[in-house]
Amino acid sequence: MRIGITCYPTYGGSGAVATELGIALAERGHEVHFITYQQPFRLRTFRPGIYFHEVNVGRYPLFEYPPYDLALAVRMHEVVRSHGLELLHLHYAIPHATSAWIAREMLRRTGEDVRLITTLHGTDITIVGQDPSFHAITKFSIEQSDRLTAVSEYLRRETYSAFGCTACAVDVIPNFVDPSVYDRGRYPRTIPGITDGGRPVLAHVSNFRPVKRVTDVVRIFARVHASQPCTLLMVGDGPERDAAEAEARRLGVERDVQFLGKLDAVAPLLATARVFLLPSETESFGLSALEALACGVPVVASRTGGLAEVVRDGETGVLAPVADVDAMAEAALTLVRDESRWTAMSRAAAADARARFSRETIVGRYEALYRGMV
Ligand code: GMT
Repeated sequence: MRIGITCYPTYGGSGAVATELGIALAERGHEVHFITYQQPFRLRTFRPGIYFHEVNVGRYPLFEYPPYDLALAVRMHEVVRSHGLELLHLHYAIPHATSAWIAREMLRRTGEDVRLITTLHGTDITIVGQDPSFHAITKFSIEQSDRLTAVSEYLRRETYSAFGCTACAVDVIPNFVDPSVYDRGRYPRTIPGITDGGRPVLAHVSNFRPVKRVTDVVRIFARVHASQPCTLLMVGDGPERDAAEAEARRLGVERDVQFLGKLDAVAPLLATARVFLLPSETESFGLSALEALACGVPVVASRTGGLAEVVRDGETGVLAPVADVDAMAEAALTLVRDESRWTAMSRAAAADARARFSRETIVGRYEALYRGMV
């Protein structure tokens, strides 16, 4: 099949999933065209069967807000025609599903067509899509998609309750990991200059937006650190990074917290970790938690959104109420200190991630959905 994929190309779960999906589809012989404003961050090298089409937004002094949505629609229309694309897979509804609908309307004027599949990832439904400025267009655009998928049962329920789309059939296709990459056994136990002090490592990976509660990550770490010398690796960057760094200084743990910024390959770091922390306000799925689990790292996280579908509470990690820093710190400290509990959870985490979320199975589900559409 010839498939177009549009996603946010920057650091974030939806872009990561879209890119990994495109790579896997190309490996299965499909022709994949990424249409977005920048080369996706996990797609930096040439790969056979994958093409990238950059969206350029024309600048004009009148445009205080340059219309990216329209430039994207025009590029989609052009790429569908020039490469004979059969379907466009949109990751994150806003504005991708809207631009795709415009492109399809333009195609239909000339007797052409393309199928649209939208994958809902999270805040496109739970936060941004419910903003009064976007609610009506989000509802309209997702209803115009030929197929809709959500990354968790939780997100499917949210979609029905927020948009009341009686006409939408939302399939749940969860996110996935490549078990050959997220494999603890593949990487060294220590990384010189980062984890060579012999101390247990706690880790967090995110885009440091307010919803991730990164200051809670630092507070949880500080409580564990008070009883047990350890190191915290903070991977990623975003608006809350300064606040997290300030919190580390305020709590006097800044020398044991490493802010590593945005990294393309996180598996080698995860493989050194004892516990992964994800105390988010909400999380439709929690791809970073899944990547940690696959690396055999038990996850201590908030009991919110779709996280309970990813982390098996008490078996592959521990869930606690949002903002309950004490409970999360206690769970993390137990995992740091109790070798046999940690070993059991680590094994269960890696096995469960492989059993339920392997790349092979989940990509096959998308492929079957596409085949039913074209
Ligand atoms: O919805 C967002 O906030 C953006 C999105 C992203 O691009 O990182 O994150 C969402 O999609 C991920 C991939 O499906 C999920 O793993 C994240 O849980 C989800 N984020 C939220 O729900 C806050």
